[in-house]
Amino acid sequence: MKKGIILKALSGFYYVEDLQSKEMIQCRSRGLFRKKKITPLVGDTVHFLVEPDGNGYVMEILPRKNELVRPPIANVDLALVVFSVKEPDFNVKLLDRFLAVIEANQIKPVIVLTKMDLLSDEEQTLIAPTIQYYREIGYEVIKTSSKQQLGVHLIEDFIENRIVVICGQSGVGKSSLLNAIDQTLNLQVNEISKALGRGKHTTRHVELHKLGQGLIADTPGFSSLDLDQLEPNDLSECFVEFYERSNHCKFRGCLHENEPRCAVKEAVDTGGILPTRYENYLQFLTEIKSRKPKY
Ligand SMILES: Nc1nc2c(ncn2[C@@H]2O[C@H](COP(=O)(O)OP(=O)(O)O)[C@@H](O)[C@H]2O)c(=O)[nH]1
Ligand SMILES: [Mg+2]
Ligand SMILES: [Zn+2]
Repeated sequence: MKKGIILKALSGFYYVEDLQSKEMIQCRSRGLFRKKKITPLVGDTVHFLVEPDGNGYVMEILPRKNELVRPPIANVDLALVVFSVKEPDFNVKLLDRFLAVIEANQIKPVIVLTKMDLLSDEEQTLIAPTIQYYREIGYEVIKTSSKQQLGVHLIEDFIENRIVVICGQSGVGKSSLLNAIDQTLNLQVNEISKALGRGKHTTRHVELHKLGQGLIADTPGFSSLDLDQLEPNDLSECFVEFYERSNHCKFRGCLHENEPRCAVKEAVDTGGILPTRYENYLQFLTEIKSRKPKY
């Protein structure tokens, strides 16, 4: 049997790249995994066979490192979390939401700021402390401008030998960035006015594109991220700088809300934690607590 990776799933077909020959084989699924109601996902490494008539069949899905629900991709190594610094404005709340959900999936996030060319020197100075904060808590923050080819090669280095999802609101410049890395990709770039228009729900298939030495999925669906899979106690683990401090809280399982002698709240008061991070944390916590039970 041959071994390959699913690069695209569309209308019941899986497009599998043969790891050896690099050929793309159109496959249907036939393996025993179907009895267990497991569906192959883009990003899956699979065993497949090709019959003499040329039809391919996915026979076995190799164990997954992780799997995202939205977008449906398996074995994601890295998430590029893309925000424009302008048009649309940098959205810190959405950034914290993305980071929390990505952390919950145990995927490494890298923050990518786009459209740096649109910022005046003064505006750059204003945004600098925020960037510094996210770097201090351990995130890579890459400043880019596709228009000026700024920071583009840095992204390329991150992608190497990895399965990467690129996420962010529409209009932030994801497709432009990927095109800047590799012109042959030719991804559609949308006018900002159209991209931000409401009701634009193009149901697009998920596909991994080869980009440099890696694979990347440009995923419009990621913007409607929610905190579905998190429990109240999990949330603080997804705020890395909270988690580090939480063993200094008086109570184990402290939710950093109204508990006395809470190390997180103390850090907010003394300037160690960015107030917006804490506000966003509290809001997500409320959301999780008020979520309707699933059953
Ligand atoms: N000034 C400037 N505009 C950009 C840049 N990158 C993208 N844009 C514009 O932002 C709009 C949306 O870009 P697109 O790549 O389609 O965003 P996507 O929806 O995230 O894929 C387009 O009008 C682009 O021309 C940039 O680096 N600088
Ligand atoms: Mg796009
Ligand atoms: Zn606490």
